[in-house]
Amino acid sequence: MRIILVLLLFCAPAFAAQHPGSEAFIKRAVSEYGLDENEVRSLLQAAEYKQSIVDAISRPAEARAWHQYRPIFLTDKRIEQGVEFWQDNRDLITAVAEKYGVDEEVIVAIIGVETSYGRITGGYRTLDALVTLGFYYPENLSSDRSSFFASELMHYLRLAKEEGLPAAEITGSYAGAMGMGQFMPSSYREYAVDFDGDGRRDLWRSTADVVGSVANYLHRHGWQPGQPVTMRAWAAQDAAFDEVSRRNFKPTLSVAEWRAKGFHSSDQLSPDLPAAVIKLAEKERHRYWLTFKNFYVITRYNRSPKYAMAVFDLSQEIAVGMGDS
Ligand SMILES: [Ca+2]
Repeated sequence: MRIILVLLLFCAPAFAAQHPGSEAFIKRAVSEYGLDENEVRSLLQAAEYKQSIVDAISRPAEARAWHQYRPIFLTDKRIEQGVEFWQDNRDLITAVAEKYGVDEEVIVAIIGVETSYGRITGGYRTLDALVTLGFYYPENLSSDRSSFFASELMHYLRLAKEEGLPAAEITGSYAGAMGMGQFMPSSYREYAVDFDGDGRRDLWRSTADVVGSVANYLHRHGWQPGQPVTMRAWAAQDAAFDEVSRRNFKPTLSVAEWRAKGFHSSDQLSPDLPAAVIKLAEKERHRYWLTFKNFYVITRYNRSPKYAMAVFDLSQEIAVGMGDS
């Protein structure tokens, strides 16, 4: 037994070098995207399977109930630091909001929820994260997202080549999200902007690039400046509960149509405004919310309605803090 163990330990680096499916991946990287075979091969060989990454994706914060999830992000500290971040970057945030047509407080809140304004950007090596989830996605989870992560790995290698990034050294979240705004590689390639004009899109060190890129992301997904994000709703006893959104938060019916289906909200809302209805678990019961196009846009950043609601709540608290300061 001991001999086998020693042998396994001795052989471990060789096993790690050959990830399942890596040969097909390398072939595609070369033939479809013109990446250098030796470079891709040596990067994959340097990548390590990490059990900690599998463990982390198996228990995401979003699995918690809303009343447990919200306090993670809605802390006095995160609100105060948001006010501080906004004050420190006031002109930049105004310029970005104007250029992209995105409300200032939401840009600040997203960076706050993602990384506490750049303080916590993640300590997992991005290469390990994407190889682990692309090639070893745990089978016991409800949906197999290995092809998504393998695709992100390909984007990552292309991004590193395009931007001259050190692909073996970058660190980020367990899911491969990078920098102050936690952009996945495909989003980085598609939506990152060089807002400070130094010729590079740097989502780690350039606050201007980060703020610009978050705003551009929201803008490109259809943000409507000055329009509502969400509004509390109340359900009648015979409301159409089976039409409450669970996965897709695209507005489908108007405020008036939802009212006819038993979901009432503020009289100040335009009856024609398209909305969805969601419910979130409070400690004792559920609460219902009308959610609008802007809420849907925030879920393009992270699919969880709890994430979008936390961003919205934090944005409101920070805006109040700015008013007080
Ligand atoms: Ca730049």
